[in-house]
Amino acid sequence: MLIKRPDDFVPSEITSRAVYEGRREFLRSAGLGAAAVLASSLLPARLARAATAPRFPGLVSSPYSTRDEKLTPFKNVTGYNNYYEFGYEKEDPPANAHRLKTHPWALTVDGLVAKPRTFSIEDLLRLAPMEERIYRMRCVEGWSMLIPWVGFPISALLKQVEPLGSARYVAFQTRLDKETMTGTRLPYLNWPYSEGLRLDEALHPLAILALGLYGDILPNQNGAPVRLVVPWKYGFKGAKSLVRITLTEKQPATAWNQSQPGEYGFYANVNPTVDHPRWSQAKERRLGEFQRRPTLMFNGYGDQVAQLYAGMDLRKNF
Ligand SMILES: Nc1nc2c(c(=O)[nH]1)N[C@H]1C(S)=C(S)[C@@H](COP(=O)(O)O)O[C@H]1N2
Ligand SMILES: [Mo]
Repeated sequence: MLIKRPDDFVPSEITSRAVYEGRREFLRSAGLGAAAVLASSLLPARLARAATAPRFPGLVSSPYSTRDEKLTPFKNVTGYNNYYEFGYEKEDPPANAHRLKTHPWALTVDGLVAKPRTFSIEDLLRLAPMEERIYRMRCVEGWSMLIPWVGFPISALLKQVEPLGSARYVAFQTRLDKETMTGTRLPYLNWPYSEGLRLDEALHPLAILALGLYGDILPNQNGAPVRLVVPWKYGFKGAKSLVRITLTEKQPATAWNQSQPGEYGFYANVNPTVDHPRWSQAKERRLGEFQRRPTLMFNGYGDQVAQLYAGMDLRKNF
């Protein structure tokens, strides 16, 4: 893999949705009126850019990004979501998740750590430089996306709390708000939604906590204000709206594994050779495209993550 030096990062490499989809469209959907659109189109380019000031000042472009593929349009990334707490159809979370109150927010990190602590989103923003990470994302249902996340490595957060030598796993717990999350009135999953990683997986530099996408803060349907993103694993690993991260000695229970253990394992590594009982994993359809493309081992991140699973039977540990 090609690693760039930090001083090679230039702001112009950041994928702003404005540049990608055209400034007018961006301003319109950002809720700015026709006058603002007109005014900005008359401004010199440099000033017009200031009108859409970045939500993450100092955002750096990450060398871990996938750059050779077309980004999935913003409308697909934010209009076709799995977030069952807000409904079971892909259009439900975009319609309903705005009801979740995401500020103030508290993310507690505890368990087998020397310094348990509760972080606000402002604390997280101060923890590490915010990076744009363009990642391939693959849902076990057969669709995929290429998303420009904004986030930072989980390792930066875990360093703050000083994991103990006995810690081997990391459990992730998400927000459960019965008032706004009407999907949780059905016992479809064991609420609150939970996920888990082995500690060495969580410490891998590709595993991030995301606070934004397309240069802006996360839309609620994508897991605001902070969610997990592990690009070599199926989408369901990416727990949304995190409230607690607990370091444990034993492998933690996960919501999907508890509800359908034969279909969803703990590891959930993207693997075109191991099919889900109901869906082949050999191919995928990138949202916004028609042609199906082959799914890649570890979602194309094998060079970087395969050694985490050396000697393991991936058919058993699916
Ligand atoms: N809390 C919570 N997190 C969740 C889910 C969910 O239902 N609830 N769905 C998962 C699944 S199955 C996928 S594919 C991804 C989708 O993320 P996206 O909507 O940002 O693409 O979120 C994951 N995280
Ligand atoms: Mo998914």
